[in-house]
Amino acid sequence: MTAIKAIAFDMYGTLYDVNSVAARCNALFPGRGEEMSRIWRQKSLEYTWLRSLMEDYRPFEAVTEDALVFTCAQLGLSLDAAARSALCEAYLHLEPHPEVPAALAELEATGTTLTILSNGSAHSIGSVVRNSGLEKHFAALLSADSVKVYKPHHAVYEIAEQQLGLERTEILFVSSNPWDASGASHFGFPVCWVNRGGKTFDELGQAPDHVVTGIDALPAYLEARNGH
Ligand code: LAC
Repeated sequence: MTAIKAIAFDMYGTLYDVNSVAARCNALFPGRGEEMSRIWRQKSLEYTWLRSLMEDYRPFEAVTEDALVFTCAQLGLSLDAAARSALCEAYLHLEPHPEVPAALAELEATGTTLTILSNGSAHSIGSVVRNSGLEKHFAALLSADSVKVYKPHHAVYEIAEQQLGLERTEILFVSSNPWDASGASHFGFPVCWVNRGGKTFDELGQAPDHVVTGIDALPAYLEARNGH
């Protein structure tokens, strides 16, 4: 088995809790926060896939805002300009999952190159990572924006290979999103699926190489896999 030299992390859901916006949603629309946050995230994803198929790219922040407008319309919630911008801003201040800061420090100490490869724009990724104080751990923050199409299109996964100057088999792709883990596996990355909540993996003809319940399990996995 090829030794892993770098890790490319998906960002939303994998390192950061997208449901951390639920509290902001709930403050603006009491009792509706959880439902709103769930539909908002799902719709944002759908719009990225649909726009990729339509070849009508729009930056991630704009897609996120479109999905928010849809969510409020569907739930019959009236969204004024101030609430709209406050909620979009909340997406730049997501909280990392609890185990993430210490696990990144531990992984960095193993000498593995750490990167993020996300559908978020460079601005979104940079803001989320800086706002959580985790920027120092990453050698590169890679955005789908540079190829104007979204994961799971292979062109996005290729960015990591090209920017890191490594073979895809040397890059462990880590995602909590089964569709993303499937896309990365189809591309040819070794894949670790982070299944925190007992989710069901997608039926897309792919399977992860490894499954963990948090990224704090990665140092031991790398050690076992790389054989040192
Ligand atoms: C990411 C999202 C889509 O690319 O999970 O970070």
